[in-house]
Amino acid sequence: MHWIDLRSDTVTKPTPAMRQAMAEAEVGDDVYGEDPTVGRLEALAAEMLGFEAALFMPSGTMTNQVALMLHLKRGQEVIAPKGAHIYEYEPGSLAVLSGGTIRLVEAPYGIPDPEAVRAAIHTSVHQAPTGLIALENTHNTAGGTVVPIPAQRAIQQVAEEAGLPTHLDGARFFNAVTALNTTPVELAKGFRTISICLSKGLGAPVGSILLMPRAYRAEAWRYRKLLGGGMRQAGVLAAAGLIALSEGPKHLARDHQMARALAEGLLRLHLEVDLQAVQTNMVYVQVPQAPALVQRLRELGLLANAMGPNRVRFVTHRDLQDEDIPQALKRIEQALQIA
Ligand code: TLP
Repeated sequence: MHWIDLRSDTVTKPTPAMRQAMAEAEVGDDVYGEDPTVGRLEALAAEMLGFEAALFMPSGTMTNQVALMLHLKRGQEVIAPKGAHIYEYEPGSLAVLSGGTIRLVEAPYGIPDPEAVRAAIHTSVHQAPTGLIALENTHNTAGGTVVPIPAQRAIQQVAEEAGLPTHLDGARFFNAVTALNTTPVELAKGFRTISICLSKGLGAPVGSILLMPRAYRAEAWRYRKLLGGGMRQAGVLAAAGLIALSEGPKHLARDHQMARALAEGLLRLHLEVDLQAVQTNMVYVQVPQAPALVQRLRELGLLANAMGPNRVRFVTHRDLQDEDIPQALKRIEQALQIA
């Protein structure tokens, strides 16, 4: 059977060019700061996003959590959009690692109302003091939706007026850059820290990068070590990351087109899809019993994720062939007939 894997863009496998670069990578012990390939990757990321410093880590969960550790004192609160990955899918990490709490604000299509963010900021001694405002671009659980630059700026303005830093979970930052037809530097402006993932649509096997001011890097380095994220000859991974970062973004437009074609096909099957939310490489479908549908799809060779009892998520990525989307739609139609 030809499996079609639409569970996530994390399932992409390293390309032959990445494997070759990995095999030939110049390496050193990165815990001593001596891996030249990691150094090159961090320098490229910092330059591309217009940041002073960058730090390579094993996962986006770690880059997000190190950022939270940098920004929050114990007992402080981070304000984040409803559905934020740092809350929904980083399993209690905020509480364990930073000793912080979170306040979620309504965020249709991943975009919080700046006035709601302002109102959520705590200053009273009776409340957990706000230490950080976070955004997610693209916003995963809202549908891979894009936060436009003016909306980001309005929230950064609120943060600035309150003297608070901002963090961006940019796991799919380059999907947002592509959808907005902007530049990484433009989209990155105004955030104190940004986490980007190389192992999603960009296609690297492993790795995320935290962008930050130079003054933060020594502490971020210490937190990464504290979490067990100090990697030795990590240049083997960074070599693939360099290709992902420099070549990966140009493939994302195709991923977005595939998602749109899939969404339109699903609508033709009379499934409930919010087409307005299909802005990048994700399609969420509202169904009565998501886990049961996912199971039937698996039996037909199509992998998807149930994100809750009534939502199925399909994610497009570079490892899909052109015929996979029409084929996926056939399998979905078949699964619905069995139901
Ligand atoms: N998200 C995964 C799952 O955890 C849901 C996925 O398949 O989408 N931020 C965002 C917005 C993410 O979507 C993810 C991964 C992460 C951070 C964490 O990245 P990793 O998996 O590298 O820890």
